[in-house]
Amino acid sequence: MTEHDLLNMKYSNIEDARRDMDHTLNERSRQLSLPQALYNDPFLFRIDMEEVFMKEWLFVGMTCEVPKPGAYMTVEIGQNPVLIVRDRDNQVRAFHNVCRHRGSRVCTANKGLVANLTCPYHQWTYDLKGNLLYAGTEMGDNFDKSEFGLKPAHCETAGGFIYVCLAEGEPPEIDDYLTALDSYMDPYDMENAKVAAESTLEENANWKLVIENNRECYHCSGSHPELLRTLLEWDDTTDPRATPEFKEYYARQAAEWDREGIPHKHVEFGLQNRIVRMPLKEGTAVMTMDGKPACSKKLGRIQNQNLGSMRILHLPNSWNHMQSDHVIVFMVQPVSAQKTLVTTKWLVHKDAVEGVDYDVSRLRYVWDQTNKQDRELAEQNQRGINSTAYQPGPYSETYEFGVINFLDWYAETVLKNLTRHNL
Ligand code: 3BY
Ligand code: FES
Ligand code: FE
Repeated sequence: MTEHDLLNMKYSNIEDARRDMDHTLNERSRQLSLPQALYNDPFLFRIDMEEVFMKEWLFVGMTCEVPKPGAYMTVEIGQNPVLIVRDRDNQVRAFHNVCRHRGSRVCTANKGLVANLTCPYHQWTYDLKGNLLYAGTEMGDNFDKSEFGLKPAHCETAGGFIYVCLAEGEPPEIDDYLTALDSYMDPYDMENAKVAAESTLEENANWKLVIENNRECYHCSGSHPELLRTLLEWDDTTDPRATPEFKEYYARQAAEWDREGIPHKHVEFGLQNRIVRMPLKEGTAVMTMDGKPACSKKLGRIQNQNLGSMRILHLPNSWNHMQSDHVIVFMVQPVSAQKTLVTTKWLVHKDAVEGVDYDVSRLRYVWDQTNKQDRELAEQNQRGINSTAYQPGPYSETYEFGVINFLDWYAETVLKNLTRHNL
């Protein structure tokens, strides 16, 4: 625990913290930012991890990152190391990356390709479905290998996205969203894409401040000159601020997309998931400095460079921009009450050649700048919130409805999951 965490500690035990969290979320005003403790208290952070990140579906990566049988990647969900691997039947599976011998992490690299999963400590070896194959010769006659398989986690894929849920027992329902995602992602053929660039920023801010920041563009004109070369400041075709010119432009674009069989209609699955294709500024194709494509090879069956950006929101931890030549995916990983990792990946067609079809620095420039600007905003937001002078402030219903929606989902989810405890 850091010095900061100790300063901010409001509770002496987790039961008190749960009761207070329940009370605070029931009593909060939906029009106001959250009370301070929800952004900096270590007990309340633990509750966020237990009730949100360990019970809900999380975005963890793309299926093309584990392109063939034996390809794996690792990801941390709070204190839980998780392993994602493609088995020999081409199914993407998730396991707790924890050896059933004495608990070592089994896969230690971020990514790799293996025949079986061998623990580096004493070489216990698991197959790609998690069954224990080998535990040496010294475990005694009564040792039953079938009892020591890797612990599975729920894992679903759709449209090239991988979602994992660490819930014990049945995970929350997600099928309708996954079905839609599959059809909206169809033109992109993400199985035949590759990661061209990747970054992870460590931000000294609570994870909710990172998401809140992403859910509004009120801050865009003050902070994101590069992004605003191409991005329209509203986030949705239904935005209350949309002008008649925008509506006319959108109608033209939508008619084109319809003719080409490119899905674009706004769909929502509760407040947790939303897909919508938004045009970019007229005359620009993708989010580069000059608005021209970053990769000469388009994804999947895409022909038209002017597909705007299909935005995919998945709470609690991901937003994404799907464009004609590249897609950008974002994953948020809370580390502690005031520390969050934000990983960004830029993906292009797997046959696109670096230096020939695309230039990595041109591809990533706008969102590298934007991410750094957003980190600064989230960190300054956190420092102000830590003040004894902080009090929850009002959201704008036109500019910040995305933030209101996020916090409604968050409060609802925590309250729903807290009912499993006897408060
Ligand atoms: O473009 C994004 O990902 C988000 C959505 C609205 C503003 N912000 C930069
Ligand atoms: Fe994995 Fe011993 S901890 S083999
Ligand atoms: Fe921003």
